[in-house]
Amino acid sequence: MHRLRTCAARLRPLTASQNAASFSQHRPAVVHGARRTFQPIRNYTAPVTAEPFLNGTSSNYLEEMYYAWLEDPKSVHKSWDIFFRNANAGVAPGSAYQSVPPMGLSGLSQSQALIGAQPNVEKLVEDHLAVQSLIRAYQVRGHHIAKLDPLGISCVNFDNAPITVGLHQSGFYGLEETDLDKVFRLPTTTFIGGSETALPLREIIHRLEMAYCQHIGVEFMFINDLEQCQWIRQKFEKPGVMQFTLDEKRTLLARMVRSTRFEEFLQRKWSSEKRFGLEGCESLIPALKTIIDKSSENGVENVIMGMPHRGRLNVLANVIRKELEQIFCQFDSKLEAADEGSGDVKYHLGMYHRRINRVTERQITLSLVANPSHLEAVDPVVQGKTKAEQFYCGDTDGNRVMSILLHGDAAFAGQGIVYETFHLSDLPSYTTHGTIHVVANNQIGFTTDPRMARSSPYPTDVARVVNAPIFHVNADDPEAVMYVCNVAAEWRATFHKDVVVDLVSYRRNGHNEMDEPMFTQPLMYKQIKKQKPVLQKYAEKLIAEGAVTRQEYEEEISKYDKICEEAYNRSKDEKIMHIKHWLDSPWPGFFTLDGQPKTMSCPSTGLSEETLAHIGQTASSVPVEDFTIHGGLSRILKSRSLMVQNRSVDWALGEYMAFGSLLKEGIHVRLSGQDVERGTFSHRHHVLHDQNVDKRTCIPMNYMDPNQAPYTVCNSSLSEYGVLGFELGFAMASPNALVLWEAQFGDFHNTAQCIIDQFICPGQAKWVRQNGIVLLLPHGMEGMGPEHSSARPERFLQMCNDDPDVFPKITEDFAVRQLYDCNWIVVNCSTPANYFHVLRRQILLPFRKPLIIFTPKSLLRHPEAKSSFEEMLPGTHFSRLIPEQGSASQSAAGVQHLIFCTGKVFYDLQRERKSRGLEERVAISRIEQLSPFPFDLVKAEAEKYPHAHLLWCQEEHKNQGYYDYVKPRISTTLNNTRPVWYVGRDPAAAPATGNKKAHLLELQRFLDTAFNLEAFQSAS
Ligand SMILES: Cc1ncc(C[n+]2csc(CCOP(=O)(O)OP(=O)(O)O)c2C)c(N)n1
Ligand SMILES: [Mg+2]
Repeated sequence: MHRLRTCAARLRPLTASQNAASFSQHRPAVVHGARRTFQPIRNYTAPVTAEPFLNGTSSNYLEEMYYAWLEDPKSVHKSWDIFFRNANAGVAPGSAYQSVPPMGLSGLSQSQALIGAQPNVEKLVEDHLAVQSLIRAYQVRGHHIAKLDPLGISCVNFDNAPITVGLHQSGFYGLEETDLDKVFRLPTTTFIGGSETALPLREIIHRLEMAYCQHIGVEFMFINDLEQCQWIRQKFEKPGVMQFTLDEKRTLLARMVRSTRFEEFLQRKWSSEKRFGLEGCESLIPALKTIIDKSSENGVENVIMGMPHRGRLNVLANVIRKELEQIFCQFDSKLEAADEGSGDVKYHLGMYHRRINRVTERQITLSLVANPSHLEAVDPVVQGKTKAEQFYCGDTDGNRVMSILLHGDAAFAGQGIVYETFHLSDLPSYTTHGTIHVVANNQIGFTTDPRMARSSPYPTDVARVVNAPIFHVNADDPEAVMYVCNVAAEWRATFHKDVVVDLVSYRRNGHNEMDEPMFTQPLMYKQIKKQKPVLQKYAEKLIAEGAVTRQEYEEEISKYDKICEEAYNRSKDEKIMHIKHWLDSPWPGFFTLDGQPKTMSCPSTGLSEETLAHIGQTASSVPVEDFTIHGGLSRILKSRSLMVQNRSVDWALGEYMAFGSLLKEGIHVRLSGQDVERGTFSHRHHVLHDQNVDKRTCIPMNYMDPNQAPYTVCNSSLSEYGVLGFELGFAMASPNALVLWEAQFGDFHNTAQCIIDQFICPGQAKWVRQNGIVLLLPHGMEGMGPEHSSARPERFLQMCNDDPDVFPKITEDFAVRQLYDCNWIVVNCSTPANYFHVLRRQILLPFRKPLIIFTPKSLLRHPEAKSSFEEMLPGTHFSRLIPEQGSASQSAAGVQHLIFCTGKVFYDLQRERKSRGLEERVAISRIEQLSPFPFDLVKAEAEKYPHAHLLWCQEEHKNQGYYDYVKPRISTTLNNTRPVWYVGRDPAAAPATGNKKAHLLELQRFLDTAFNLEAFQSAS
């Protein structure tokens, strides 16, 4: 009885507000095909709340029973049938309850005669209500008292209410000790009965405790879907669910041996090396293997994983099965690097392995995506790669490809990207149809206790926002771990939704093997020192059970130790470190066998007149019948049609030509970002909306050719970090896709800075993995204020790896080779044709590099920012630099100013030059590809105007924009023989003024300077 008291006390009734919340949450929308309306509920709640015997405790029970009654009146006790009928009929409070008709009487009319009730039946109802509430309380809160913490020190604070109220005290379920042996009918919302429909209260409590309060804590009652809740109840409540065969237990023990002895081996051999070992959470390895086995059994062929430092080497060795010698040789400091680039530390590298799953005997591909130190940053990348793998194999429901994400407890709760990634999980163009999350919850983050690291009781509460069930499990019980992992894999296979496994464990050492944890967690570590290792505990359990003998166990250990020792000896022969062996996403067939590009050239990116016309026609029409588009859009399409007739393109049409042509050539194009379908500036309109039919849309680009590749254009969630990471992952899966992410305004990219700094900029250098992602960053000083103006070109340029002080050797293949050598390409196109070419070049190059494009805003509609078909025909190319082409170029010797600029300011300069009549004396050259810098073309252009002053003109402030990048490079180009003058705005802290007048004044001021020929004359 004591246990009943304490448990029931801690599982005290939900508060009124909790009841209210759950009442509306659990209201299913449809019953047997018919829509459930709120009407009957309203009818019944009014009298029900007035019933003296129905307090807040019982309303949950009523709710469940009421739904059951709505579906089938016979499914509830007769007394309740009568009660609900009366309540629905609007009987006055206090009168709805009638006792059950005696034998022989049936039907409402007879029972109506029985108003007045027998008191013992009333008590029976109350007791049933109490039992129901108790059952529900275990389902909701059983995890509060489950024995989840192997150390027994967890002080998770679920709420601040006292938990000392006993069963005997009033206000509780009303059950008494004498009720323990009474038999109660079980509601349909529990499976503890197995084949029995009624049980004594004592047994009910026992079974609930076994289901919800042992080593597994199940959090699921917040899930909105009744079927899903029932599914979970069934998995944990059915008597005898947690039973394992002898084989299963022995396999589990063998996996624990591998997991444990791997870390011990590393510790023996390299005691002073950081490895972020798994000690204290060794059951992570069987956990992952169970998930993979079960998923393979359910048809999954490809598992993509992302994980942080903790236990990573162990996962590589024992889950992905990377050769041990390849791992061990990483500890050898004398290893020579075979690849160019920086490389990375061993616990960041990725891996790809195709093999046979030993349990299912089916082929399975496992990959672990390389990641930076930045915790959780890899989450969206893994999702994007998973989505792409699903897309390329036509796996529309995620039956064949899935992802597993591992997390640390502190990072899972603390890093916002976790939340942002969860919010992608159910979006049509981003869902991967369920991710299994495994938290290695060692109850500490570096030196910080959970109470200082998060405000939620569990590290996993973030998962509740997407209704993911959360299975907390004591990681010192490997069988419980195996059980929840099986359920998690089945959940994903059944519902295709995310699920979380929280492995509550501890960290036997410090944050890394060199750290002293006693400095900061003395009591925790005193406890940890007393803790028997989980392998030892489990082995003893199995030996005691007779599942294995001690000798077998010891043999298993020495077998694995021998494997490690032999691999260690082989690893000594490894002299060279090949990061290529650690590639997570190989692109078979794209490179030569040595991993080199097949050529060092790029074909023309131009298109035939017919292709241009055909794509232009698609861009100007509605390809489906009976589809009414908005009148304003009709005008836009008409003007596009006119442009096509006149053989010209604006920005949107240039983009259309690039995308459309690549699609026709079989290249998948995916454009993602906030409001990209229409385009933030309402210029794109890639998705048409029927004005008369809700949600009827049409993407004309998908109607060009029956053999074309599909076009994906998708408005994204409002998460730059998550979505850019996702697209980067998508682009990782295959080189044969143009994957673009567009920022709403360029400055918003800084909330995705981690993806840019840690993955896009140095990705190839660290992980020899190329990536052709394209960033479209709207940029330009349009008087829109400090925000919305600058995409911060200076930041991208500062991270380019081309040397400002070395004039490169100009070879025949220079233009392509410098692209090959760079870490990314940064362009600012001033014409639609050049934008078209650079997009196409991205795919026609024999290798992949990230491409950063500063895209215009006012140029989208600028009458002069148009290109002719002539600039896009076969034989044409992207222009790295657009030289002066007007009269100044005809009389070069007399030119006094050669202005180098980039992007939109060209049009301001051109207009000003014209208005001052300086066309012959001032030349303007546009550097379209900022990085890698077109040294050869700048040289030729400067030499053409030997008497001209060289100016760099930009609209951005001096400490921003391009100046710091171009200045040394122009000087190097000219061997420092001619000065480069700066013309533009003064240095400033904010990117732009918020005052329109000040903006125009600043513009005029620097234009005046640019064309002040006398001032420069006297300065020289
Ligand atoms: C974004 C980010 N911030 C800070 C760090 C530094 N750091 C490395 S591990 C760690 C603690 C992580 O704790 P947890 O997520 O619980 O993982 P554990 O090490 O306990 O397995 C911190 C703060 C980091 N790697 N990434
Ligand atoms: Mg931790």
